[in-house]
Amino acid sequence: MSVKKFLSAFTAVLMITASFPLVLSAEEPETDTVYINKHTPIIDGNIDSEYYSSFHIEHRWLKSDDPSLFWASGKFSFYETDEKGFNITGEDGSYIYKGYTDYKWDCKASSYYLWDDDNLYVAVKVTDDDYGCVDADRLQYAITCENTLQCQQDSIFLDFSFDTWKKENKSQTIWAERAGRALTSLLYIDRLYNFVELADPETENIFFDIHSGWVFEDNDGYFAASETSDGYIIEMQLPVIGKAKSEIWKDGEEFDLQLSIMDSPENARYDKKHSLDDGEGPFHGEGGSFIDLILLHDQTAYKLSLSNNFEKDDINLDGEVNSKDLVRLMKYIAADSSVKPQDINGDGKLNSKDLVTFMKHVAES
Ligand SMILES: [Ca+2]
Ligand SMILES: [Ca+2]
Ligand SMILES: [Ca+2]
Ligand SMILES: [Ca+2]
Repeated sequence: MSVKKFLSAFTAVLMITASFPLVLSAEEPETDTVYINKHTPIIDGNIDSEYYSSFHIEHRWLKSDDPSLFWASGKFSFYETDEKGFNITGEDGSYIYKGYTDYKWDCKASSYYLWDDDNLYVAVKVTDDDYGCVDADRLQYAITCENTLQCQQDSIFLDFSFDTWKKENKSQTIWAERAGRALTSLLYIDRLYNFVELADPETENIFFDIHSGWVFEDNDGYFAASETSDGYIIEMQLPVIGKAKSEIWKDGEEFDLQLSIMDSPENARYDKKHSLDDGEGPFHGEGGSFIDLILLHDQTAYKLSLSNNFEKDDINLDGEVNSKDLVRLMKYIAADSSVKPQDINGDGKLNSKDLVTFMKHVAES
């Protein structure tokens, strides 16, 4: 932005602020809650402009050499590995901690949300220019024979929980891969001890009607992926079923979400096979997963709140567009937290350009 442009934007902020009666409200929405607007998008791997009318998340993973925060293996392992990428052990039988990982921390992700009476819609835009993607037959093998959701390659993981589940330490994980071939799901019946069930659509037990295991192909049509110049977008439709639908799927209700991204490099090596029942298996002892990868886990459990149609410019969600929204928008920009309000100009970033577009909208209305 040129100096002149910046000055005129700044002057415009002052003018608009002056032209509004400045009213301060005690009841402002929470700044760490992701308010989701009601609209039905088209599932095509592109971010419909309506997603920008919801709040969104710019996910963060801090640089770290702590293996308990970021699970990694192969060339990205925090431990010493052999030439195949497997961790080696020291004299005492435990893995030898390197003190660092070779991962360069170059992935980024932003997630966008919408909802309607029957579904949650999620679009995740990932910046990731090194493409690791398992062969289709390996992918099939991993899901159907190894029964793993981690057909380990570039992919996203969404972990959902809601209030009645939190007491039981339960959550449902939805997994989708970059190449757009597989969407599947797992139900954690005790997250703490990693007790896992297949997400069975015949039961009342799951939140989103996304099948797991060998029936993952039934999920076809519920998601789409596309490549971008610097990464990929995965968009999905998650139908709500069971008790959750009648109990919490309405305006004002909230649930929790955590997001992780799996990053594999180009020419990632395959892991050894993890199923016990077919000898060497079809891939000479290798399985359907990569070994060179890292799971980037956003530690924050975000609160997603279902909201009825709000205007894109209504940043504080009080039903009116006025100076309070401008103040609120400036606050969000200054705070630079990972939860962001509406992206006013729809360019995927929240900055002073959104202030300018906001003021334009106000001036035109
Ligand atoms: Ca779309
Ligand atoms: Ca990658
Ligand atoms: Ca408002
Ligand atoms: Ca923007």
